[in-house]
Amino acid sequence: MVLDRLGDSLKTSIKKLLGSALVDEKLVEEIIKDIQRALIQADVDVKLVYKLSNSIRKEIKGAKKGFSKKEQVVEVVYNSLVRLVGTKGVKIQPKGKGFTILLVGLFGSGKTTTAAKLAKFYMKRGYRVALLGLDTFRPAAMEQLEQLGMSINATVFVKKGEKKADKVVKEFAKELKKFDIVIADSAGRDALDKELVKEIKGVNKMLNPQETLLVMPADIGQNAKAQAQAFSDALKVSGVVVTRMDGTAKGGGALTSCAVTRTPVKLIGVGEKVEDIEEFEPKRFISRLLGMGDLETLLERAKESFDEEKAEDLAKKMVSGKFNLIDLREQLEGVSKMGSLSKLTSMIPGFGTAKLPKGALEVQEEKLKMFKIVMDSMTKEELERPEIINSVRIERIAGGSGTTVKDVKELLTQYRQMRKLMKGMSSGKMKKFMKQFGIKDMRDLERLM
Ligand SMILES: Nc1nc2c(ncn2[C@@H]2O[C@H](COP(=O)(O)OP(=O)(O)O)[C@@H](O)[C@H]2O)c(=O)[nH]1
Ligand SMILES: [Mg+2]
Repeated sequence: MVLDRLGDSLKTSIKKLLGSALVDEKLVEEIIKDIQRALIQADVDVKLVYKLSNSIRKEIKGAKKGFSKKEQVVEVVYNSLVRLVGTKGVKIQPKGKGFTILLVGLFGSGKTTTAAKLAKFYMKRGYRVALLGLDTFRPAAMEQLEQLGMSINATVFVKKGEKKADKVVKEFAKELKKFDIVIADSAGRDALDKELVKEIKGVNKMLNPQETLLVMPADIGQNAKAQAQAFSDALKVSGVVVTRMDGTAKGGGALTSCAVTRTPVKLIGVGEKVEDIEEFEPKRFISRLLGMGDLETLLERAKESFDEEKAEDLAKKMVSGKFNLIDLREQLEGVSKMGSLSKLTSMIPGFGTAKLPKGALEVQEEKLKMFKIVMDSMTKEELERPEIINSVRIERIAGGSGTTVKDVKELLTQYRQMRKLMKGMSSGKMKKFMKQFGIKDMRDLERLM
């Protein structure tokens, strides 16, 4: 996958950061240097790299209190990179009739292929799609589009032998209005010369597209900046399509194109076949790049805050059913040592906060805090042998901790459920599970089993 190498170097920096005991200015500078090196090696424009590192530096200095310094730095780096490729809400949302998408780019960037891919993408979603061939420059271009269109059963509008793209637009304008989406494939050149600028400007004016996408191959390298700039000067680009993301290219040029055009990557091409296209999700992409979306990093952090010996001890207790509230409290303390629950869950693949109802995690976090408060009002005996906690004791505990009877009961219920789940697991499985447990709330236990 493209940018893998960039990802590897960035991951190393992030690991360095997470693994260090002290985050001081020197370390931050070191990390920034690492990131600069990684980005430049990946062909991201040098000026852009410096701009980015300056903003990272500035943001770290002015960062808000309340987070651990490490997390803050990781977050600043992460957010800066996400901003570089675009933030949320970038999906193309075709509306009404004749929603037009114009693809522009140089020779061989992947326009025609992308046009067909996009057509298939939208046809699968129930739209009526027309492909419009405006590459009047290369003789074989029309056939290529026709063939691709035929292979996916799309309607293709081409006018073979016509030399002027705007004439093609004029000819089919009326018919195109009947379609939900019109995807226009334009001509390229080896470089963006005056002729091409004039041509795409003209086409752009006539078509008046809702989306003008600049198609850039992932392997474009340092040329990206000048190219993106030229296209962006000629017409209003609304997004970037990065093709050949399946190759070995370094991909930094794509990041540069986004910065230059001030538009996000909207789609990526990941192969030669017509189905090889994906909507781009910057957060997921950068998470993957930084290795934040993988559980390994998370488990590493879990390991940091969980004492191996203690975990083993606890695992045994749980299996034998001797697990009590003292152990539970220790667990909860482990959770808070690792940072906030919402932050941790955002790092688990498939457990993004998006899936949870808004505020659910905050509620859960509050609950964990509340549980700790409840436990602080219990006697040692109650913590060790929760089974002795009867309704009289419950009332006393609620009163003493400033919580309600319902709160205390909820804690006890969750504790019992957990103990029940734990019984009968093998000690080895339990130990493995324990490491994971630190990041989950008790209800998630059931889901995990
Ligand atoms: N591997 C791979 N090849 C691609 C991708 N997109 C386009 N291509 C190839 O790139 C070459 C040029 O594509 P084409 O669509 O003709 O570019 P155009 O000149 O901009 O219209 C073709 O050989 C395509 O098969 C992609 O995402 N991955
Ligand atoms: Mg083409």
